[in-house]
Amino acid sequence: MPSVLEAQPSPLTFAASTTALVIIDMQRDFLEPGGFGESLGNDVSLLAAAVPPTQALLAAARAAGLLVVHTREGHRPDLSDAPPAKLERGEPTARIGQPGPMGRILIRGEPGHDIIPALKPWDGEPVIDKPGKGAFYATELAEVLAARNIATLLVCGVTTEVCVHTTVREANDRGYRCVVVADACGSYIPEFHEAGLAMIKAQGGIFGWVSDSGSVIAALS
Ligand code: TIU
Repeated sequence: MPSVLEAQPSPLTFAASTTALVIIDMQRDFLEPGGFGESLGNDVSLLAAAVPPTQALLAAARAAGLLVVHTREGHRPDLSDAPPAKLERGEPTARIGQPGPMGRILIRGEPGHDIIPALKPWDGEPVIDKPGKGAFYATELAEVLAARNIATLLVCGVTTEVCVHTTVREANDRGYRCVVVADACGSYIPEFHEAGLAMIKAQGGIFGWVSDSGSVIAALS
């Protein structure tokens, strides 16, 4: 039974059976002090506002039987999947792979790489480990979505203009209808959050749609 979602630049009709919630990189490394985000000089507390709306969205998606996919940005312990251009860039206080209070920065298996407890994946929900900013690059996400005949993605997470944006751009080119859930996204740079959302819905929805958690929850119930 199709539902209508209030979104910009236009309402969107979707079916729960072909829609997935994709939660991008809600990891301790980005949201908690001592991780990758803070090592880049960011105030990680700016991402906290996205957590309660994401929790509400996740609960509604689970109740409606949507496919829920979680992603995590991170690298193999030997860094063999981390290009030098990524490792060397910038002047972080600690580089990817170096030790920190939550273990090695942005490394799979370390405490900082985990998804925050408030959004812990349930058994059976796919967790996609990605070495890049986009969730399709060098991952099995396309196969996971194809196996469930998914056509529409509800995308949220952090950060709006980096991994959410890259994933939405990748997904849009792959033919998915992407809805970014604005209040369930966050950025260290608030004006980039706003600009990132504006870019998606501009020009008649050039990359997709923008909605909010309340509207999505209403459409799912
Ligand atoms: N997940 C994600 O967005 N990775 C980043 O590195 N984001 C920053 O804003 N740095």
